Amino acid sequence: MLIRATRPAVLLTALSTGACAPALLDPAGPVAAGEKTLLINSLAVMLGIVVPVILATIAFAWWFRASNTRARHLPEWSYSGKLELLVWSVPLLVIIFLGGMGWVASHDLDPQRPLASRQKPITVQVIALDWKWLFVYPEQGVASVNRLVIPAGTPVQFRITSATVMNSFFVPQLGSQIYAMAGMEAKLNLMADRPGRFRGLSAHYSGEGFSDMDFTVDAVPPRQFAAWAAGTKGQGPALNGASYLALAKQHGSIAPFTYGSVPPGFFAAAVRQAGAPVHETDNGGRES
Ligand SMILES: [Cu+2]
Repeated sequence: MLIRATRPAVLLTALSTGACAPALLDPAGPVAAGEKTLLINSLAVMLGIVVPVILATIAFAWWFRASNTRARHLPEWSYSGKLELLVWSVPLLVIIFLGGMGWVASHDLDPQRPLASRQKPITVQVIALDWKWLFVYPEQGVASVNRLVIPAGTPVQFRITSATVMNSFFVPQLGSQIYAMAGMEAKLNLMADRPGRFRGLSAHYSGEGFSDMDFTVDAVPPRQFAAWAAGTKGQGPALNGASYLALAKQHGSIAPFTYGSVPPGFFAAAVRQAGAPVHETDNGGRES
């Protein structure tokens, strides 16, 4: 009995130390929490069909066994209206219910939809490069490579593009992955409701250095975020055309660092360029 009782706990521990499942099951923001609820509710609804069907299969096999003389065999039987009704109506209801849940959740959790909060949202512009991430903070006038710092409890409006091939911006504990594409701008609204360090990644295979395309997300108290931005401003290299091109050309994994200044309209220019910095590089691992 004791062993039985501890088994689910062991299983949960094993899951939570795994690679992917724990992040999805351990949301740190409202969007990821909504997605977890949808995941678990859909699973419960589907198990509501799967479990009775498995039990019925076992029960029928047992009842109609060769040695059971009490079971009535009807070799000529072909149609039952009641059975047809059951067989068609239950899956239909499940599909309507699952579809309804998905429809409501996909509107509630629409990436473009601003999150409700008393805090004023901040904007972070994201540019996917080969194979690193550039985060631009237009309001703070700073930029960061491979490390995203955000204030906890504050909605973040991400505007996402790519200066190269298609990538996918994904912070599992905050929710919703979205594609980064050259010449386009995707919008994503996320929020961390507690301080913490989370993993961010490209969830879409994009070439040779893709496995290094991870970044750290540090959700910090708003005051600490303001201090970080103020401390970064004016420090280190400036982000401009030349340093952007140099960054685009760099290969391999890059240790996080920051830029102390960003020219106004930088992100819009990066979107207009539609992948230009990478076309200037030496074809690192790509065709033509
Ligand atoms: Cu894909």
